[in-house]
Amino acid sequence: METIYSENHNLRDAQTELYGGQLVYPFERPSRLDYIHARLTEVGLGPITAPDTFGMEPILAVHDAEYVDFLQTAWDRWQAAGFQGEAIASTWPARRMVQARPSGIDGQLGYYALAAETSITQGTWRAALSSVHVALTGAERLRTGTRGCFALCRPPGHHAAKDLYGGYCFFNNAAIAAQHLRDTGMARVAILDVDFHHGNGTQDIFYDRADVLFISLHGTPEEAFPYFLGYANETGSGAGEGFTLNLPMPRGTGFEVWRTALATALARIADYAPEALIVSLGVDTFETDPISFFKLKSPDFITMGADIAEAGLPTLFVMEGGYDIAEIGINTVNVLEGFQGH
Ligand code: Q9C
Ligand code: ZN
Repeated sequence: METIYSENHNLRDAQTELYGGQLVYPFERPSRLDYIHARLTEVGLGPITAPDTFGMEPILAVHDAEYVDFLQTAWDRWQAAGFQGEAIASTWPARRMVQARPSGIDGQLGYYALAAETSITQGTWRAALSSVHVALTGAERLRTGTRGCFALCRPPGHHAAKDLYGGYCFFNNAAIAAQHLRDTGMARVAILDVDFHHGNGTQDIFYDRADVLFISLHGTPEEAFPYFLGYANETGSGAGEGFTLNLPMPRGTGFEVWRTALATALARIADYAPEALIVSLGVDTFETDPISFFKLKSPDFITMGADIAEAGLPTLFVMEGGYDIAEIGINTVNVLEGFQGH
């Protein structure tokens, strides 16, 4: 299986994440991809190719133009305002407040952020743009008959909505890839999100549409980030009614239960009969992930990949989360090997 990868992800190296009342070095850090890259090479999964470049059009097909402009200029504007640390949102349009965009950078951070843990820094824009190109290059491979491809994206994307960043995400790589496949001729695309966290951004982008099926397996929002989306009763709206499926699971969920939910997801996908499958691949379901609460073990990821292969669809794996860095390479590549060997 071919992997698409760019060293430009290193341009995103934030030094601070607001966590437990402290500013810590972020869980979502460059070395995550070093471990995955090393494991890909070690097992010889296949060629590792640099991304092609794309214009802004595929991004603007998903994201709001003013939001994109905000991301491009936020760091410079934050510095120009004289702030010393990394750019972090601190005030939100909460209940009964006005949902209007302020003019200054501090107000706009709160307007566009869905959470405070994600700092914007020097290099964030370029890395996020490169991550989109990695996903789009992978999507292009599916158009030309490839069975499986791995877009080794960083930063991740599934929490980003058309005009929201947070949860370590800026552009929704998987959603942009799905939209690109739609815009280049595919009638129906399915997105299966197996990251531990609910893919709130992806859900939101396609919520009122029937042409992109969204399914997410995740820690129940009662207890897990992003907290405010991902309940089982969210099933889509308007023309999209029935084309969102959420399968939230409780603390301590192990692979036996998780795999049953995967079977439910795959049955829905088979019924939908898409032309391609995009997998938002997070391995933060792992038993020792530092910020999550599922109990999957390393061999389970091989089974996961084999089960996904059973769908028999052209499949693009798009990297999302996973924060037990010492094991992230083995767990991620296990999914791909499971898929490939099946
Ligand atoms: N106490 C992804 O996996 N903070 N994003 C959680 C938990 C945000 C995860 C804090 C987690 C975002 C792509
Ligand atoms: Zn996650």
